[in-house]
Formats: sequence, C-alpha cells, structure tokens
Amino acid sequence: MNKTYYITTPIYYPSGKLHIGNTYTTVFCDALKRYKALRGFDTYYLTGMDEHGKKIETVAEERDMHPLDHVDEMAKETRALWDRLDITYDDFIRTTEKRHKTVVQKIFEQLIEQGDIYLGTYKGFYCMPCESFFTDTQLGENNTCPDCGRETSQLEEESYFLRLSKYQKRLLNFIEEHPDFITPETRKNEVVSFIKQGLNDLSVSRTTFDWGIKVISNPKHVVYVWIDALSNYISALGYGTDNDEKFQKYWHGDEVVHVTGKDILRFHAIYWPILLMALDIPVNFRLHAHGFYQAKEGKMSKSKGSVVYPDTIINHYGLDELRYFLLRELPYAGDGIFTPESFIERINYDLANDFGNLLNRTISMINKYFDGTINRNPDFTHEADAALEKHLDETILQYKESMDSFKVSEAIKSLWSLISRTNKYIDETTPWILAKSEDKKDDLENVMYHLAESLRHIGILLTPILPDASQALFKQLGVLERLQTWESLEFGAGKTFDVVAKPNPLFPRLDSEKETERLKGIIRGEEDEDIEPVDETNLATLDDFNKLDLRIAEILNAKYHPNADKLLVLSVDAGEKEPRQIVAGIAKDYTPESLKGRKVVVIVNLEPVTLRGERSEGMLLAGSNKKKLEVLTVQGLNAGDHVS
Ligand code: ME8
Repeated sequence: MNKTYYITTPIYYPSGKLHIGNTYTTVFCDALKRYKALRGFDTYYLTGMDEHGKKIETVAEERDMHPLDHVDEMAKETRALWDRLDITYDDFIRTTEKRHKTVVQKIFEQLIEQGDIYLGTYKGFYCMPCESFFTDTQLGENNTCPDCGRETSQLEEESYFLRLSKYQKRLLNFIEEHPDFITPETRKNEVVSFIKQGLNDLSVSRTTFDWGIKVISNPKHVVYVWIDALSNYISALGYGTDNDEKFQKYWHGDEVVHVTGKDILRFHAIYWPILLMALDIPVNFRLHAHGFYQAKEGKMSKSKGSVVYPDTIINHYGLDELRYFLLRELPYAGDGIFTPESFIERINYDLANDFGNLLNRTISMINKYFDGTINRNPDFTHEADAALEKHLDETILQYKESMDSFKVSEAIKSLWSLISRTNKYIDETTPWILAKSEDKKDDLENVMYHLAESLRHIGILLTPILPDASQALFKQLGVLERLQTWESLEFGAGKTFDVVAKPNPLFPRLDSEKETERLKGIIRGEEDEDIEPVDETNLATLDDFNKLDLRIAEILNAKYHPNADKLLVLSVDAGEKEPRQIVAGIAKDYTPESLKGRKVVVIVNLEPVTLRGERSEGMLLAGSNKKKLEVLTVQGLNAGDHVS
C-alpha cells in the first residue's frame, strides 16, 4: 500500500480579496502535494475558509450583507481563484458547513465534561481585529495589541477557558523529543521561549457577538474563532463522525503536514497540539511556518497600492510565471520581496533565457541534424558526458532532500543549476562544429541525446513546480508517459526522442524596461486588471445576436440630463424619418459639444425606457476599462447603415 501524505494550508479569512501572500502558501502546498504524488504517495490536500468571528461579521455589515451571503460569495471567488491557479486540492472546507460545526460543538462539550475547558470571567484587554485577549504584561505601548499594534479596549466578560497550563510541560517535552516538529529552527526557538515564559489558560468563547458556532450547553457563548478554525484539520476528515475513514487513513497515516505563515505560528505550535492532547488524538503532524512576501517598502498595503493580486499577474504574464516567482523567491527561513523588477527579471533570465532557450535550441538542433528523431547510442561518448551525468545525479539527490524538508526554493535552485550545466554542455561540445563533418555524426547524435535526456529529467523535476511548462516540455520533446515518472529518473532510461517539428517557445522574452513599468501600473491598479475569462456556461447563439438591430447613427444634438449628473441626452439620426432620443451614461467622459456630428453604433430595437424622466429609445455602444470609457465611432459609413 502507498504511504499517505496529508497536507493543509491555513483556512483563510474571507475578509478581503486574496493576495500573493495567501497564494504563496497555497501554491507551496500544491507543489509539495504534487511532489509527493510523483513519489508515489497517496496524497490528500486540504484548504478552505475560516468564516466566523467578529471581523467577518463587521466586513459583511460594511457591505450591507448577511454574513452568510458574504462568505458564500468569498468562498466561490476563492475556489475559482484556486482553480485558475491549478491547485490540486482534494477538499475545501468552510467553517460554516454543518460537517464542521457539529464536530466543533462535540469537541467543545467533551472538553467541558473532561474539565479541560472551564467557565470563568475574563478581565483584560481585547484586540478586535486579532480577536485576542492580552494581559497587562503582554500589551505594547499605550495598551496597544502586541500582534498588530492597534488599540485594544478593556473588557470584562464571562468566558470559557482552555487549560493550557496543564499541558505546558508535556508540550515542551514533545517539542524536545521531536526535533522536526516545527521548522524552520528559528520558529521552533520562538515557540519554546514563549512556552517557557508560562502559558496562561486561553479564553475560548465569546459573548459579545453572534457570528460563530454556539456552545451547545450554554448558547449565549460562541466558540472562539481559533478553536473553531484549528479543528478544521480534523473535521474535514470526518473526525468524531460515523464516517471517519479519511481521518483514520490520513491523520493516523504516514505524514501529516500543516503549512502556515509565521504570523499564526503560536496558534498552530501551541494551542493546536494542546487541543489534540486534550482530545487524546496523536500529535503526529509537522508544522512549517514560512516567512512573508513584502513590497519593497515593507508590508504590502492596500492604502499604498502595493498589494499584489495573483489574478492580475496571471492575466498579464501567465500562471507558471507566477508560480515560479513565488516558489523561487521566498527563502526557506526568511521573508521575500515582490518587486516588478525582480519578477520580470526572473521571467527573462531564468525562464526565457536559461530554460526556454535550452529546450528550443535542443529541439531545433534535433530537427536540423537528425530530422526530429534521436536515439541513444551508448557506443559513443564525449569527454563532457561524465560531468553532465554526474551533475544530473547530484541534482536529483539535492532536489529530493530539499523538497523533503520544505526547501522548495532550494530545490528550484538545484534544478536551475542543472539547466545551466546542460547549457554549458552545449558550449563544451559545440554541436554546430560536429555537424560540419560527416564522420562526427555519431558523436553529434550522442550529444543531442544527452541534451534531450537531461531535459527529460528536468521536465520530471519541474512537474510539481511548473505543471504546464513540464507538460509542454514532454509534448515538444516527445517523452512517453512512462518516462515522465519519478522511477524513470535514471540516465539512459529514455531511448528515443521524436521531437516536434517546430518548437513553441514556452517563455517568450519580455522587454524588461517596458514591462517593469507596465507591471508597476498594474499593481497600482491603473490597468484593467480583471480581464474576466469568458463564461463558457452562458454562451449566446447566433439567433440571440441576430435579434439585436444595430445601426450607425449620427449624433445631431446632445445636452446634460436635467436630473442626473452622469447622463447625457442625445438626439440621433439612425436613418429614420424622425430623430431618436437616447439617454447615455457618458457625461463623465464626454461633453455634449464633443459628441455632435459623431457617427456611433446604436441598438435601435431595445424596448424604450424612461431614465429620470427622459425617454430613451436605444443604446449606444462603448468600450471601457477602469480608467476610461470610449464611445465606438465610425467614419466612412452613413446614418442608418446596418452593423452585423
Ligand atoms: O490567519 N506572505 O487567515 P488569513 C506570505 N484564518 N504568506 C502570507 C502573507 C504574506 N504576505 N499574508 C498572508 C488566518 N499569508 C486564519 C488561519 S488556520 C486554522 C486559520 C498567508 O486569511 C500565510 O500562510 O489571515 C498566513 O499564515 C495566512 O496567509 C493567513 O491567512
């Protein structure tokens, strides 16, 4: 039976659009899941949304929506984003789902019964955005929140408490006995010193708002959002229900990995294991808490316009480009910076020059010198072969070691060193010179084979990182499916390559200066960023289109609408006996004077409507983006001419 591998992301708050930070964690887990699947593990990848709590209630209020409608919308958007990013998650849990709520309620009652959760009163300082209480000694200057720096308010309320203190010693021992429990090492040290300062019992219920899971035996309390949220890792597997096969299989399986950012380390490294200990569930997970992506000036900030959104980047530059940058640029233990300069550079240097060119050159040469087919001929060797083959073996080992210890960026570095080594092999063997002498044909074939076989290896190791590019590589190089596996990582396993006749460059080079400037604008939101994909589920038929009567019309007169700032009232000649009146929402972009005499496109068979007291008998067509709107105009045609 295959070994199991269960990996999770944090469940994200639906409090705003997800940015490249959350995307990083999700792509990182996706790469690890794909890697483990490649290694033959039976994998299960969980992600989802953390939908309760005061913060979400407030955001929904601000949008004038019921919290449930708000979170439904956000969950839909988030799933669509992960689908767009080709994330291979197996389950998407939402804490508002019944399957989750029942488990949380059951856990809470069990812990009350056991005496691990008890009722008391909380007196202290509360940070609303962080939904956390703090004691005097924990507070920052002027009673500010030690986590986010915002003001706290003094509060006294009845609350349930989880006995953290009871488990303090056991947790410290556990961390000592399991040196790999928390990575990187620096984070582990932070956790240990935090525990050593002494753990206060944790307030685990709230009575000041409603949007949460009610405590069954005392429904004026809702469960603290973190107890609610952390439980998702087992509720999603069916823990505590009749249908708990997944829990038995994956939680009690071979590897369980929680990946989070450094911001929520304490919750995962202290509260979660203690909760598990109290529930008598084995603490058999590993926690990796990575650093943060920042803008050049520091934290990404909405008000400074420095937040980078993944869909914008994909729309303009592509999915693999974004995956590559995110996975390559965040170091194992530190923070990373996203700058437009570095993003464009990575595309140009790493993807276009080093990798893309290697594939292109190899395929072109195999076509040029061998009509597209190359075979292994072990009777011929070149003196440069050994070094390349050695590098290849070393790369596989380094890559494996790095991926097994969450060092995805290091794994990519070793892979790119193999790419550089393979490029160097071309310089060393100079195929264009070998091609000049007929008696060097076998040598040349051996060289070409080495290039193709190295690229096959590169393609396999690239699978978890750049799924699209690796598939394209296999296709262009003609690599059979059975030679795309981890087991086939052995030099010489590929025997023949039938390459495509015309390679299709995977990563075209970008004009760095122009694209860097453009990307800066895109991040500031100056370019139309939401190029929405076509909704394939709602296609119009030709009949639908033909129903519209579109004609050229000349604007005879235009004036401001007497009762609406945004509207203009136009009189147009559409080739009929009488002019038509059309009301159009273009007053922000056009003065009435500027429109007179223009020939525009108008739909003349729409049902007439009255807009703020002015009758409108048609609609004119315009294109728009976030910055501007432009009425479609024609020059050579006449009023009344048809548009189809
Ligand atoms: O904390 N760089 O949700 P959240 C890298 N609901 N990663 C980043 C990042 C950045 N700039 N910003 C965010 C919550 N992240 C809770 C979790 S889990 C039981 C409950 C990633 O929406 C990183 O993984 O605030 C971080 O831990 C997570 O998003 C926080 O997401």
